[in-house]
This record gives sequence, structure tokens and C-alpha cells, in this order.
Amino acid sequence: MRVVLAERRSPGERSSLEELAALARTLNHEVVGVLEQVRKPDPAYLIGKGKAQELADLTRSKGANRVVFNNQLTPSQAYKLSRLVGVEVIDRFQLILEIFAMRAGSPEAKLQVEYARLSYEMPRIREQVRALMSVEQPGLMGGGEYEVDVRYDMVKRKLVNLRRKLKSIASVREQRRKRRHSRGFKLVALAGYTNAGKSTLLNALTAAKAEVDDMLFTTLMPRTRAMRASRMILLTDTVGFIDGLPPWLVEAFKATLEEIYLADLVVLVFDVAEPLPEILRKFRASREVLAEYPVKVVAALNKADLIPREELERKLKTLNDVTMFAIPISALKHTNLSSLIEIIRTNVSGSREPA
Ligand SMILES: Nc1nc2c(ncn2[C@@H]2O[C@H](COP(=O)(O)OP(=O)(O)OP(=O)(O)O)[C@@H](O)[C@H]2O)c(=O)[nH]1
Ligand SMILES: [Mg+2]
Repeated sequence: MRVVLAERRSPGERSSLEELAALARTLNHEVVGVLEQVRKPDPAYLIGKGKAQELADLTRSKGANRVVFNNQLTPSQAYKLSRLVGVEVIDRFQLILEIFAMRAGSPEAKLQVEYARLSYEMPRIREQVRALMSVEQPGLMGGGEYEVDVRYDMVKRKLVNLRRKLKSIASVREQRRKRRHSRGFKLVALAGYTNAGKSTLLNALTAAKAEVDDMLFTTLMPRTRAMRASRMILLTDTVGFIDGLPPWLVEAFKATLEEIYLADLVVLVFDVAEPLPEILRKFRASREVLAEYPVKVVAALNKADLIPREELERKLKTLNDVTMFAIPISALKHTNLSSLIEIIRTNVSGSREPA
């Protein structure tokens, strides 16, 4: 699939087209063109009319068969855009949903992804059907309303059903956590942005053979293993964070994310090779995700092997100002893991009691 990426942003807003490109590559899409515009959102095309025409020309000249917007599109915007550019137009969240669907191996993951997909669709059904009807069969609006209702009810019923199943999965997970706690195990969650190296770290510290890949969202479902150095400490690898996740997506993955929230300790894994402002931004955003939960956090500055010593020390100094424990490691090269293990050991003992 050949894709053109598009982004609208407000003045002063940071571009995240690079991340969108990484998401697209994860789906095996080849990025053949990029278009960006700084302006306020336009109700019709999101970008300006002229820019939309430019997008159509770019898509045609590059022979692209899909356009991916980094912004959320209303169904009517997506519809109008796709009529103008002549190929399918989707937004960032549809792209993420497709990746999740591709990665979802277990029945639990499939349920969560299905729930997320329907939650995305639900508020759009009315507008979607209307947009279709008004363009193609203007006379049939009356019948269309009936179609909408049927579809709406069906999706609603499915969502209720899925929610029930997800609840029971969450309670199975909860029981298991309680059992482990009562047997004296300490639970440590590896969390952090996607591609930071969480699974590589899990493999380095345990006997796990979790899949590792330079793609986003390789891991969807938690995997728990005993730490080699301390058999009573269980490490859990989790789904990665990404910027701007809508609440419905977080809601769908609630059972999974609870492995993070309800751990005795969270090891937040960062890619220390990224620029410092980016690391700091991700650090703050991750802390925000965890803010509601009284869980202890240590920061593992991973991929230290990729940067020169001076750069690492400079970053470490800044990060030590914002967090108590920031420790540089290389999960890949097994560097400094003993220090991390020590920090984990000290911080899980005497942490909160099982719920
Ligand atoms: N150079 C270097 N690369 C690393 C290190 N740790 C992980 N990587 C690479 O970073 C990429 C992502 O690693 P993963 O362990 O899959 O990352 P993750 O956080 O589990 O990612 P998701 O499951 O996709 O969210 C892979 O290509 C790893 O080989 C490290 O310490 N140094
Ligand atoms: Mg992973």
C-alpha cells in the first residue's frame, strides 16, 4: 500500500508526522508523500480547500492508494476528502485500530480491539450513513433513518455484550494478581511508550522470549515472568503508550492497563537516544497516565548504547532533577542491569499491601 500522510496543526503545535510514518510502516505501508498545513480546522476538509486540492494532486502524482490524516476526521470530512482525492482517506485512530487488529493474537486482545473499534464507530454511525445517503441517494433520507437506527442498535448491543466479557476478563486478572500477592510475589510492570524496549528488557531480566521488533505496538497483551535474579518478583510486559490516545481506546484496554496501575512498582522504560525535550515530554505524559494511582515509579533510560557518554550524562543530570530514580541501561547489550535489579529489589519491598 502506498500512502500519503497529511497533518493539520495549529500555530506552535508540535508535528508528530514522524510517529505517524512509523505507524504507517508498521502496517507495511510505504510513505510516498507528506502534506502539512498550519491553520485552524476547516469544517469541510479539515485542511483548506486549496490544500485539499493539492493533496488530491499529490496523491495522484505519487500513485498513492490511501491518505492517512494525523488528525481525527469527522465522517463527513473523511467522506468529502476521499471523494476529492479519489482514494480512501482514514485518520490516525483508524490506523492504530488496524495495527491493533493485526497484532491481536489472543482472544482477549481480539475482544479489546473489537470493543475499541466499535467505540470508535458508534458516535459516527449516524453521520456516516447520512453522508452516504445525502450524496448518493438524496431522495432516500427517510429510509436511511431506519437503516441508521438498526445499525446503531446492533452496535450498541454488541458493545454491551463485549463490555460484559471484558469485565469478566478483568476480574480473572484481578483474582490472579491477588493470588500472586497472597503467595508473597511482588508485581513489577514494565511500562512506557511503544518501541522503548520493554519486551527486550523483559527478555533480559527473565527467561521470557517475548517478541521484539522495531515496529510500534509489537506487544498488545501483558506477559508475566519471574525475574531471574529474584524469583519472587514477577515482571509484566505491557502495551505501549502513544500520544493522544482517545479515552475509548484506553477504556478498551483497561483490563490490560490494570497490570500497570495495580503493580507494586512500575519501571517506566524510555528510549534515551531520543532528544531530551522528547524524553521529558514523554516522562510527563506517562506520569500523568499514572497520576491517579498510588504506584511507585522508577525510570529506565534504555538504549544507552546508542549515544555517547557525555550526552548520556547530560540527559541523566536533567532527568535526575525530575525523578528520584533514573537509571541508564541497555536492555539489548545487558548493560547496567544489575543496578536496575537492585533498584527494583529495594523499591518493591515495603510497598503497599495487596488490595
Ligand atoms: N540499541 C538498542 N536497541 C534496543 C534496546 N532495547 C530495545 N532495542 C530495540 O528497540 C526496538 C523495540 O524493542 P521492543 O523490546 O520490541 O520494544 P517495546 O517497548 O516492547 O515495543 P512495543 O511492544 O512495540 O510497544 C527493537 O528493535 C529492539 O531491538 C537497547 O538497549 N539498545
Ligand atoms: Mg513489546
